[in-house]
Amino acid sequence: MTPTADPAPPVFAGARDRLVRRLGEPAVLVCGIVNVTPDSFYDGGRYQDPARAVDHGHTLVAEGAEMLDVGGESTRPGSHPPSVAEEIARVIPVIDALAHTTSVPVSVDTSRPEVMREAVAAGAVMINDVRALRLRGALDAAAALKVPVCLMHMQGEPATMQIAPTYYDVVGEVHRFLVGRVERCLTAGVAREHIVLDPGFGFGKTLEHNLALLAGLRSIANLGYPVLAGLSRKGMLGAITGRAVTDRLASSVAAAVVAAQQGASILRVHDVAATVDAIAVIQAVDIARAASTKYPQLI
Ligand code: 9MG
Repeated sequence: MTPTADPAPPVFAGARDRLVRRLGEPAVLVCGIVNVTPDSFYDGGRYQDPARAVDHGHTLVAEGAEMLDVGGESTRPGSHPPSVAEEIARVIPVIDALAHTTSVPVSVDTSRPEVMREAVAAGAVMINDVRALRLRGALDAAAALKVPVCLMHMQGEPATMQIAPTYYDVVGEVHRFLVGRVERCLTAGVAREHIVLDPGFGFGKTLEHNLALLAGLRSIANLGYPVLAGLSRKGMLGAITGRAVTDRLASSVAAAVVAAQQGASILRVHDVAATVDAIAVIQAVDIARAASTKYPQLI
């Protein structure tokens, strides 16, 4: 059998392979959010102009982001997706520019197979899908593109997901959903080392559900795939602190730290610099703990 051609443009195959190796390392990776949308819940409209979105991506990399996630669909509660053509027009110029001008891997936040294909051709080396490749054609497209995929849990669709989220056992149900999606991916030909899992904080979940998932994140990490956690500035932090979205830096960093301590490997955040510092503290303590176990007399 002749091997199939690598669909990633040769200049980006190296970036993809470096990302896959990086995902196998224990250090937590901070991924900066680049929303090219008019209506995202925190920064909607701020980076709609492609040049501003690209500048923002460069700023996040300078702050220490090891990956950028570029999205053109707001999935805030109550939102409706743009047309495929509109989504492509929003994200492709930004992905193309960032992939050619930064040293970090660029991920595309999309559920649509058409956008996935154009994004990978433009230089994206990961697909972040809040619908876990459940739209028609998405699973086959992702398998054919041979890039890492983040499979996120969501109950319902953004337009209606927060009306009445219901679970009997949220951690068990999200766990089972993700295991099912992993099986479908492996059967479709997605490589095991290309799979990333995400419980989908805020996607069809009450505060109680989100807290149970954060407390139980370790059980998802124990599946053996890298876990992405997206808690940054979300409504659950507003519900806990009573603060507006603009005043959720401290709670976002605290939530990121908890997620990292529960086994998250990728933190998808708006506030890169603060999160990178917080993770550096965790890592310093981890190193000291390992040293004290190995050489107790030195501490
Ligand atoms: C696009 N997007 C918004 N929130 C997200 C989250 O929590 N996880 C992932 N993977 N994507 C998200």
